[in-house]
Amino acid sequence: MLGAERTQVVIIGAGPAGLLLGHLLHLEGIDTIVVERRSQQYVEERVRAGVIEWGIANFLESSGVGTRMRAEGLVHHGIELRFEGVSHRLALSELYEGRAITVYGQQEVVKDLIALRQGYGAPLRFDAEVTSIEGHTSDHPTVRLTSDEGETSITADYVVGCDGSHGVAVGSVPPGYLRRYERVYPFSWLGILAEAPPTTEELIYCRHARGFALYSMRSPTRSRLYLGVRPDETLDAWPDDRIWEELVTRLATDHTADIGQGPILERGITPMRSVVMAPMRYGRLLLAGDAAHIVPPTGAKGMNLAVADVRLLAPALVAALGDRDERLLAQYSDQSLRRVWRAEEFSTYMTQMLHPHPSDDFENGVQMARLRQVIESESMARALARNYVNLSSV
Ligand code: RFL
Ligand code: PHB
Repeated sequence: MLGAERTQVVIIGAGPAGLLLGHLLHLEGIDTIVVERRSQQYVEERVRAGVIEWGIANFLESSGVGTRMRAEGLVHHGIELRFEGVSHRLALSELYEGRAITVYGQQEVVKDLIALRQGYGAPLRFDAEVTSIEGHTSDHPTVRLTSDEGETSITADYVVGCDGSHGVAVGSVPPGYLRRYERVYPFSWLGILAEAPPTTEELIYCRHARGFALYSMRSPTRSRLYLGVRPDETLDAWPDDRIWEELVTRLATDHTADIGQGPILERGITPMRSVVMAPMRYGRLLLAGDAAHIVPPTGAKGMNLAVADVRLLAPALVAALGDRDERLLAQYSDQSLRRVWRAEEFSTYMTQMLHPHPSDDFENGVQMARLRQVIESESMARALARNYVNLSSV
């Protein structure tokens, strides 16, 4: 064992949740150490979410993290729902008080947060893995970490698990204290990032009899596209040509331009599932972001929920540390979970509406009825727009 350190809050994980929490606490003069098991380069290049809700974008901006997002992010006022070869535009801003989403890659948010933190010199340890947490219910929980330099420990007033799904934080809680709610869907998403100018101005969510497809983008020169695939699919079965062919087939309509193709820079397959851990606290261990809940990506809520969690958690920790007032902290889990379940509901709704079921044609009939209802009923369209644009801030 090398040495033992002391800080006010140890944050496990340098994803959006952990880095933003570190930043918000820094603004309030709280000392934190962020520990990340991956390298800086890995974290900065990990391609994931892309849609930032209206209220979440405003919050990032008001926290001093919005400069590049406002300059480079793409503001979208609508999305397309495409089914049976026909596209229907959902005018998000018209349906929901002029509000819009911002398309800006999660890894760009992460880069911006890392640059900020390194700029003011707050501790951020890459390539250091937390291996255990002890003393959750004592006043001074301790984490142990291992890196190239050996093993060390950090003792803190609070530990926050922002360590994503399957993290050490949830695993450190003794059995019986956290309940896990889970649903697995019979699909995965195959996602690509391509060096190809997007040939559409807005995101396209597409239901095709062969499966789901999503057309998204990252910049005027980069497209991000997804295909719904069977859960047991592997990338070996998907050479570039097959990916493009399938995307072209699913996204085809009678009168739209071909999709822009180009070199594939990144690819991955992600299983779809919903997970909620409750409560989001055990003693002086708090959970935030994917460590506490996973949503299927169809609703574009994961990163937004991570931000919404720490927006609530930061002032609660400030009150607990500054004024020894734990009232906000005591409300953190219940308040967050109300929003999390709403996001689960919306993400499940979007997922089940857009992914044709491989064998259940009754389910497929219901899906088509749901899609038509969104197009034909203004109140359904408004509800979808509201949830898509701003669920995490209401
Ligand atoms: P992260 O980003 O997974 O970060 C957790 C970090 O913890 C580190 N870690 C550890 N570090 C030290 N010691 C340990 N023992 C550790 N164990 C883990 C990990 O290396 C990692 O760096 O969680 P966070 O911060 O909670 O953020 C959540 C988001 O990443 C996630 O919800 C979104 O990416 C989900 N998501 C989307 N969300 C949206 O809001 N909009 C979208 O459009 C959207 N699209 C997506 C998505 C996620 C996807 N995948 C790949 C899961 C599309 C995809 C394909
Ligand atoms: C993305 O751009 O990566 C993206 C967009 C919308 C989603 C999921 C992912 O629902």
